[in-house]
Amino acid sequence: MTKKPCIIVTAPVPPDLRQLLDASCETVDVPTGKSPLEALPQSQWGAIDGMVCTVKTRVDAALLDALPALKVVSNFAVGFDNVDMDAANARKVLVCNTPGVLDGAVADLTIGLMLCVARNLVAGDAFVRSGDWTKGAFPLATDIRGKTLGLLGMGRIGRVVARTARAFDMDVIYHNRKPDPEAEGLARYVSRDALFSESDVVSVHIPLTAETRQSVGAREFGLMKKSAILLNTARGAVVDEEALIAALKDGTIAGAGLDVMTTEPLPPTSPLVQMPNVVLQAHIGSATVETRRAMIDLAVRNLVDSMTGKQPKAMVNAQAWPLARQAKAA
Ligand code: 8YV
Repeated sequence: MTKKPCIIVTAPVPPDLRQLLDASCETVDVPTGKSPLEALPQSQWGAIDGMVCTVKTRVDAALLDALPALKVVSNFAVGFDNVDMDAANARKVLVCNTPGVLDGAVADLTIGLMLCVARNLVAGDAFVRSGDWTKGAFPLATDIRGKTLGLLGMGRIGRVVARTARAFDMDVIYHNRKPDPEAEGLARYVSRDALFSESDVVSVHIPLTAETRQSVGAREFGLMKKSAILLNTARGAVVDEEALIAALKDGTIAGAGLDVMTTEPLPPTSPLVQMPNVVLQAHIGSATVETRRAMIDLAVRNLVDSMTGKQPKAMVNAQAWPLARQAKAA
């Protein structure tokens, strides 16, 4: 009988999918957020063939070197900025992710944040609960209908946001490295500067890379309308958070809705916590029962498929697949 591959699991796996994993792999659980190297004895490192992990597991050159038999990293996320892709490619480690299944949930949260900020809904709720309503009317807020929504990044999630925003009678513009044929009839392509200067709401939908890190900063806020709102449901570090705080404080822009921050969990000492023109969420874009189930299903199947020689559905670096498979067969 051939030995089952040994895999690390740092993501929450429901019992039926755990059975699927157990049928073809030996699993070793590592608490979410803990480095596998801290959690496992060194004697086990050389036996690890695969990993299903959350974005909290840093997969860097040091980890990959410590796990020389690792062939596949299956991320329980669409984003993979926790993985050093150069290091993975250099070592022919296949990286998988969960695209597609969370687009609706993240897009819905984006629209929800936009409504919360524009209509001041969080403060409105506190206004009613505190009894302040008995003393007078709630201050007027701002319409989103007829306004311009600018999407920085037009991928799967951006397209769902665009479709939904059009149902709110918004004019949608976007900027990508190049125009997206799939966005035809949905949103108008504009230059990056025009996106910031023409939008009433700017929403960030680009991945975090060395190139995009802190790429939305003081210069971009300076281009925005004083009445504009910034939304970020992508990655906190794409935005220069200090510059954002300054822009919100001095009225360069009017408000922000943030599901992601540079440091997560957001420290309670962050000035963002005190700002009335900011709505904050705890990185919950994909956090619904249905969406998380679809994500873990895809992440587990990506891992099981790759471990059993079947091409997985969602590969980040497909060029590593035949090599990872050969290594498996060897
Ligand atoms: C998290 C996300 O992965 O998919 C992504 O890129 O950021 C989220 O969906 C989620 O918190 C699961 O760990």
